[in-house]
Amino acid sequence: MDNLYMQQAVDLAKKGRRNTYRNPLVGAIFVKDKQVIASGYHARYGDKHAERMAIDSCSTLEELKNSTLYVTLEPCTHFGKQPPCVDAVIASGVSRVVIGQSDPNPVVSMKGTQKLREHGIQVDFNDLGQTVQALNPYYNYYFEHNLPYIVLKQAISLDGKITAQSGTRTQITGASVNQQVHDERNEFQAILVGSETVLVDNPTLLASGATNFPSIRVVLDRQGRCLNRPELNIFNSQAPTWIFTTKKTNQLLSSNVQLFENETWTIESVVSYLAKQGVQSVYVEGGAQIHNQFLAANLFNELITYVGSEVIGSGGIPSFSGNQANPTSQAMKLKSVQQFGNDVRIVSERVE
Ligand code: AOF
Ligand code: ZN
Repeated sequence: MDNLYMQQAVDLAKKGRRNTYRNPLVGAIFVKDKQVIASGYHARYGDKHAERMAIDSCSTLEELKNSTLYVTLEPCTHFGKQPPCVDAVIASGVSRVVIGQSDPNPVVSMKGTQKLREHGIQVDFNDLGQTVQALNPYYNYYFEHNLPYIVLKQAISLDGKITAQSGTRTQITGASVNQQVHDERNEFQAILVGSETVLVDNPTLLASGATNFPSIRVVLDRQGRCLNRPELNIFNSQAPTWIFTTKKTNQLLSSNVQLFENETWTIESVVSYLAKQGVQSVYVEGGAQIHNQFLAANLFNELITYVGSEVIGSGGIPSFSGNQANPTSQAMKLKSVQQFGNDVRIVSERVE
């Protein structure tokens, strides 16, 4: 029965998808006499946590006495935007708590479990064979490694080219991939590109749909080529834009644009800066030289390759091209293959 109730808590947690921002998806279910008597999930960043949502749905705490709580994440112990869940759980009078996974956030980690046990509550763990961890892959990775989860995304022709000619845009994939990419951007806290991509493609780097938590558009622009070009789409909309450059500008920047001027930044230092700012996931949209730098730095977790249906032939620019001193090869493990119209989406994972 534990598996069944934990699976229900997982399904409930998913309802918060795309609204919890940098907070995890969490579901909670109270069970007594084989009946689900209360349930809740973390619905929105800043709002009540799953446990309190469930507890507050009861008219009296009496109902919860001696019940079992199934919660996908260890109850928190800190005052953040919300008070600690662990106190509410203890006050509810539960006799047993089944936890999906401990909270990797160091502010909380294992403290909730310890406090429950100190109050004589039986605590067991059940992650349904990693199903629970799969709810929050980027959140978990970020706190376990102090780094964002990095996905490189590229679109290539059947013969592995990203464009027919340097400095021009070639439409490689069709409308359904375009829609998928705009949807996919929603999953990441930052969307990163190089200045060449900004100048050649003039992308908005926005995700589909309205959101209160737009992804940060990160532009690596060593030479400051995008500066003093306020007409570029990256300067449109209220979504934040962070530009890493070595040049100074007198361009009047709108409040959503931040400039990071530094003579010496590297891919590694940009990524570690993003980590310090709490960025848990990055979607790197290229171009080929930027991808190559992430490859050379061994600083990525996944590669999403959209393969179009065209052959470009001689003269095109291959993916991952650039002038790295040391050519790098990296073994990858295939995760999934999916068809989108006339195109294919391949997801592969970096082999450590
Ligand atoms: C839980 N249940 O449903 C969630 C938890 O700023 P706050 O107060 O919202 O706290 C956010 C942190 O609380 C987050 O980083 C994670 O450690 C935990 N999230 N904990 O017990 C929940 N969403
Ligand atoms: Zn909490």
